[in-house]
Amino acid sequence: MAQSQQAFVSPDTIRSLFTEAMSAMYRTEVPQYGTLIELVADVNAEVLQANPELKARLAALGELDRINVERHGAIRLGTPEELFNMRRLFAVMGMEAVGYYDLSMAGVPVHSTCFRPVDEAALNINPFRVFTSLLRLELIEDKALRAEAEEILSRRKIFTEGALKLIALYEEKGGLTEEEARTFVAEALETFRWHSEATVSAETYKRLHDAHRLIADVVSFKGPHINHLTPRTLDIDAVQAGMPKRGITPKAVIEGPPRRKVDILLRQTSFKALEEPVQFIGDAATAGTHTARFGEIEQRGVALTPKGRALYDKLLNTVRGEVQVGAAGAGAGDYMSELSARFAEFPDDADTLRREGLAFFRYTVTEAGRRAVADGVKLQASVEELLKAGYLRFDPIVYEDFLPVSAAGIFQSNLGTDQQVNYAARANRAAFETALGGKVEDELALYAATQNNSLAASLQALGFTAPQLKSIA
Ligand code: OOG
Ligand code: NI
Repeated sequence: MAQSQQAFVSPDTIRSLFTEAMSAMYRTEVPQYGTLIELVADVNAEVLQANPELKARLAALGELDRINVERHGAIRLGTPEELFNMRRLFAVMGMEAVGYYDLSMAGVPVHSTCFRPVDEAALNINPFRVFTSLLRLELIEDKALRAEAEEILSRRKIFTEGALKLIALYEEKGGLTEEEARTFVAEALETFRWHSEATVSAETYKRLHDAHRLIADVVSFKGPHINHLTPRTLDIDAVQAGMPKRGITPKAVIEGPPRRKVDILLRQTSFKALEEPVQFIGDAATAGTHTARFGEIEQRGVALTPKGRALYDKLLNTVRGEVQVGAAGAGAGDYMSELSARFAEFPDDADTLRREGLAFFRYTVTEAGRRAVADGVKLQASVEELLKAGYLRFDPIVYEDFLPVSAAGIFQSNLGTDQQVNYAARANRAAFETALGGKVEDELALYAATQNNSLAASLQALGFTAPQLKSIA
């Protein structure tokens, strides 16, 4: 047994191989995305040159080499079975479903999760995640159209035989050899590929499109084409401003929190989806176009506690309630300046965020702390005092998930803002988990565990005993 296990490559390696393959494929499929990547690389290089301190910190974290590597992508699935098998496929790459996002409230007939690595070591190796949505056909009012969409979807097979076989092998053996992993990546990639040949006639496509553009996107094609990839930028405002100069049209506003000294959660912006030629089926195969695929960038900050998140949601809602951004971007400037003004209420230094319990931090023992232990110094039995004495330090825990209001904004900008339908239906997490074949993990519990474990480990390293830990932490 030991021998066969040694031959397995780690799921982290499979995830990295998959990310590279997906990136290469998407760049050839959507050339504008290549231009965006170049812009992001240029901006990141400028930021690093202007901030030697940031550069040193990222280098110490081993982040420098991977700075321009994609951080996420997104797909939209049509049936419960597709979601079930997608969970199995991502498990091979060490990715699990974290978080439940209901987008029906924002007029998008889907609910979603994020498949991502969960443990810290895996996130450090490659944090690639996939925002995965499942179409909610029950939200289509027209019963005949719903039945037709279901029938069309029931006929398609989005996974290759080879991929399914290797998934089953992984489940049976608990791993894949390097050769199997390479084959798996090539087979898995097929699921995410763009197919310009639709599986429906131009007439059916139009009816689906009239019900909702997203329904046409999910139902009319052979598979769940990857609809965007998202690299990380160190200065999202600079990339947003730089896009038009390179012939890219960005969406009107950056989603998420405003620019701050201490970044919180997630800021995102995208460029508009491209109009691409498609071939419909029918007696006389007709040509048409479809818009679905775009590019996006993200900048991540510290994860917020439930208390911090409540404050974030409150401030964001007050701005959105008062400043509406029009379809053509009218009011975007007002929105961004109002957002900054309202967020003045949100503390903007790491220590206040920590002391007020608004954000999650990772604690580590400093060099001075280790020396103190070695020298047998009697240490203060309080976290605040240990921090003050310089024996303990704290760093932000990066937010690894998504934001439903932001996600809805990204969806809408790429579906056309003219379709603000508000569905009466509410979140249906239970139905989502039944389709998935398991529970989605609670992201807040993951951050809390990371913080608590880091503190407990640090205090232990500073020589405190288990009963003492309780009273200090
Ligand atoms: C997903 C949109 C959401 C994000 O980063 O919030 C998203 C989609 O358009 O399918 O990608
Ligand atoms: Ni995205």
